[in-house]
Amino acid sequence: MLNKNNKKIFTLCIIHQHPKVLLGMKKRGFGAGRWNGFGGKVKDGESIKEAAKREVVEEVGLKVKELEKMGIINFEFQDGSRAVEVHIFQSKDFEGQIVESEEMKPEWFDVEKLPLKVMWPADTHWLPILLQGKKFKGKFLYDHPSTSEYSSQIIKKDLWEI
Ligand code: 8OG
Repeated sequence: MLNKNNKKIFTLCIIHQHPKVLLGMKKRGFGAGRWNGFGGKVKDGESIKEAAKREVVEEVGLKVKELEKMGIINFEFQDGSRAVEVHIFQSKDFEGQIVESEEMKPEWFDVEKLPLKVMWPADTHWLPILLQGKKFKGKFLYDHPSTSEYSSQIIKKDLWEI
């Protein structure tokens, strides 16, 4: 699904059972080697919330009960390689057993011991806001995608609590 500026819409779900957060180590594709929430591209014909729920099932085997919309962030690379609108949710409750998938290796983290050095650099800024139950909107510009030798850097940051 595209937004009105022709950007692809993605979902990202943070499973938060205070003081623990469930993250997944991305095993392949975009963002491989980083811890992240669960999510992916919204398909044509499904709502953003439906996509968010589907991605959590696919990536970690869980059926989330309630999804709370926490923020929208636009992430772009200066080299033009990627520009996406990510809808970020939190969920406090789920059904089912946590399973490792081909895409994600899940692990619980204490909110005080998040693996921020091995997450997307922007997460240092918005994830603490989400974990305080606050809502936000933002835009991050990265230089270019990470490689095995290089980790993306933030060039421009706009982030507001709403
Ligand atoms: O389907 P795929 O695994 O490629 O989806 C990418 C996931 O990564 C999706 O949940 C959205 C999320 N994502 C981005 N960019 C960024 C980012 O800069 N930071 C974080 N934390 N997640 C991102 O697409």
